[in-house]
Amino acid sequence: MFKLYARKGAGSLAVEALLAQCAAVYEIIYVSREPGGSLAHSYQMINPRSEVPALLLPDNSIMTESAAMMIYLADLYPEAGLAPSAASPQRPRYLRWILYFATAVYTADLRMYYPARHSTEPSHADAIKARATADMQRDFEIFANEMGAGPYILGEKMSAADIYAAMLFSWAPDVPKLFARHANIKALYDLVTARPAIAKVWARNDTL
Ligand SMILES: N[C@@H](CCC(=O)N[C@@H](CS)C(=O)NCC(=O)O)C(=O)O
Repeated sequence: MFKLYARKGAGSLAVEALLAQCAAVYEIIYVSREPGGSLAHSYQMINPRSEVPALLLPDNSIMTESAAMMIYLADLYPEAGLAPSAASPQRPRYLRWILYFATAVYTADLRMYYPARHSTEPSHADAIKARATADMQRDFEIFANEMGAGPYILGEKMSAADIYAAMLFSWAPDVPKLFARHANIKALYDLVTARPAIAKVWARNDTL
């Protein structure tokens, strides 16, 4: 049994969708916020960085970092067919895009949503947000150009990378504009979120 520490629509979304798509047995633990806005104090025992997601593994150890969870879980459930094997020629592309979304797009999104956390100077917030919004748009553009016709990142077969990418698309500064600009991103998003197990998780997270 896995326990996923989560907040609705946060980085736990893709991990929950992957657990559901793999038909894993899991439980969701929603982490509350303190009146000041930070995640519950007691949660620091689980993740000292006070971020979701965190995953409690069956051996009671804790895993953090959403991209690591995606890679780990997809490998753990080979029967779900969501990860190319280490020897597959598709493995480098698969890893490239999971890590790209985690390190480029996710971090830009955090700067966009929490600009005050990215400077010691409060007056920098608007500039940080503007830079992050532009970075996200550029990074989606790079992805769309590199992805080609798809319909999935690896071509005909959905992988954990697509589920992770779909979460990041849902966080775009302007989702309708992103979809209007990049038909291949919209097609990927629609295919991923139409999977019944994933659609349920998306709905549970109030994500459209
Ligand atoms: N690198 C981490 C980033 C996790 C992260 O920053 N999560 C955000 C939500 S998406 C968070 O919990 N931020 C703290 C907060 O909301 O107070 C990961 O990929 O798991």
